[in-house]
Amino acid sequence: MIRRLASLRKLRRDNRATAILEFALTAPVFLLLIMGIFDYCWQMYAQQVLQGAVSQSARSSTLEGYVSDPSGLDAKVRSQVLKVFKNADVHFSRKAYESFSEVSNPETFDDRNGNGVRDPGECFEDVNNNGTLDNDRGSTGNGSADDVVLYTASMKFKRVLPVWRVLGMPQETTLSSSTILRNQPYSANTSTKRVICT
Ligand SMILES: [Ca+2]
Ligand SMILES: [Ca+2]
Repeated sequence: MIRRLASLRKLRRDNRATAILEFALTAPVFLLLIMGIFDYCWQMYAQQVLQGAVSQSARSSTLEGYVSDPSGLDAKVRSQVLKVFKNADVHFSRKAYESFSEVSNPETFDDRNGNGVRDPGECFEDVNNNGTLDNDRGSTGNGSADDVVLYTASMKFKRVLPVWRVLGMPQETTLSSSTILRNQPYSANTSTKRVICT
């Protein structure tokens, strides 16, 4: 009887030790998983803040003329983002196209030998007038009258929890959001596209 009681006590001690060991092994993974979920939600929230700032400012840009005042539009978006993410580093870029259908499309070339690449002597349309064949035909900047402008805002900020640092990844992340604006037809559009065959 005494021997049986001693065995039961030993078994109970073993069970406790096993539970402690299991907890020690699984707790860090569980904690990392919880932090990862929180971090993902935080990034989703940041993306919504940035998207909201860009969309709202772009809508008002049509009414308030910010398209012709780029710094004013940038300042408005930056101000809205910094209200929530005070240490975010916000940057902007613009690419201009002649029409909506041209946004992010490549420049085209005459593939006379059908090999899928532009060879010397095959002509291409240098839409953005930079002297090279590009995968994106947009011109950097605000473009000219009546142009379509792809407006992109990017924000770089530090993540709240050290999830990525634990995994050896950078603690900072960058999100971006884009919208399309249309320049006013304030003057005749002066296209700069040319054909290059050399
Ligand atoms: Ca070719
Ligand atoms: Ca080009």
